Amino acid sequence: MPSIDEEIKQLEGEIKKTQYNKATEHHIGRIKAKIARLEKTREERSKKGGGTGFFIKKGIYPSIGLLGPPSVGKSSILNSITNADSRVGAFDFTTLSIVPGVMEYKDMRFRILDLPGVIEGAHEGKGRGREVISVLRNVDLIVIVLDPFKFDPSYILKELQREGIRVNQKPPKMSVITKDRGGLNITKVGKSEFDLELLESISREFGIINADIIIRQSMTPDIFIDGILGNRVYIPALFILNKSDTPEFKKALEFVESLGLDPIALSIVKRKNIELLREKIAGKVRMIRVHLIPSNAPSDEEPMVVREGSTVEDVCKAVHTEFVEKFKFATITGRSVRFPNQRVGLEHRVQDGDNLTVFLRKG
Ligand SMILES: Nc1nc2c(ncn2[C@@H]2O[C@H](COP(=O)(O)OP(=O)(O)O)[C@@H](O)[C@H]2O)c(=O)[nH]1
Ligand SMILES: [Mg+2]
Repeated sequence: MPSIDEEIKQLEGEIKKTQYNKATEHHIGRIKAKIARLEKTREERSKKGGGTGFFIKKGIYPSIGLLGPPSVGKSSILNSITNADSRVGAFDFTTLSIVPGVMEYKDMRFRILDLPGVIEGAHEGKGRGREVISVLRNVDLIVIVLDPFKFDPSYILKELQREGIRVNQKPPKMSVITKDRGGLNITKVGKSEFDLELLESISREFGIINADIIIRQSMTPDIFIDGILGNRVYIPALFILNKSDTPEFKKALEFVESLGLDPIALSIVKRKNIELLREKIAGKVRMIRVHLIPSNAPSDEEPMVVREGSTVEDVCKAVHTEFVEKFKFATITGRSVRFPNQRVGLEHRVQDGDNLTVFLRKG
């Protein structure tokens, strides 16, 4: 019996061989579904065996990953946009060397991660590329760095795609409710175009026989498969073309632009557009403001600026470890609760403008 990897390779070969047209559309859609199903099985198996368990804790500061081929200037960029004293040196996680730094911008802080360069063939295990890419599942923004000598991002985008990371894409607008009986009912809301028969056969490929699937946007097989699997992550990305000081730059820029991308033209050597890059990074990540109010007095402190999705625990941790260790409860007045001074626990997610008061155990 062929291994999962071999089976996937074979199916991918079949797609490459098949000309895409109206007649082969269904065939290709079903193969894509088969591949996605095999990948899911593979992923589940590798998780059981411990997996490639690098994991970045979310916390209150957004994480930004610098991703690209070797030698394009990722480490130079880290040095230019972060504070000189913020780089703690490489830290080793499953022996993957990642250099973190802190970028301060206005009243916000960002964690910048300088990742090892990714070379072509990463998914086949070349240069630990899969581990590097899997780190990115938990970042808030991916900055893809290119230079005039390595300017084609296609293989990097493919690697991200393979790891279930969708860049600059929104989650599919659809819902799947599985049932015990009643067959498969695919319905649409609003104006959305898709091939019903094709979506039905993809659903069956995933063993979905009894379900109500509601679709709220136009669907390609790829988008539909993403929606069925529901385990994709959707992350914004920025593109940089570094070394704008070199004579080869112009041609490379033309190529990158021909892909429909709008990269930031950067030169670390000439210190060009570094401030623009910092501004763009800050602008791509959703931040919220939380007021920490002491229990016994009004506060005139500036609000904390934290990443969207932070919990009370994230905020407490950032103030003092004691805030988590001795946490009794917190009260919030603001958008994340239904009434003023509502009691919440550590797992509660804060929202923009919340007033938060933390009560600690004595002793
Ligand atoms: N000409 C030029 N060289 C640069 C620029 N930025 C970085 N480099 C050089 O490119 C090489 C690789 O840089 P590095 O930051 O180590 O790349 P990394 O492997 O992506 O981390 C070094 O020799 C840098 O001095 C730039 O803006 N212009
Ligand atoms: Mg480097």
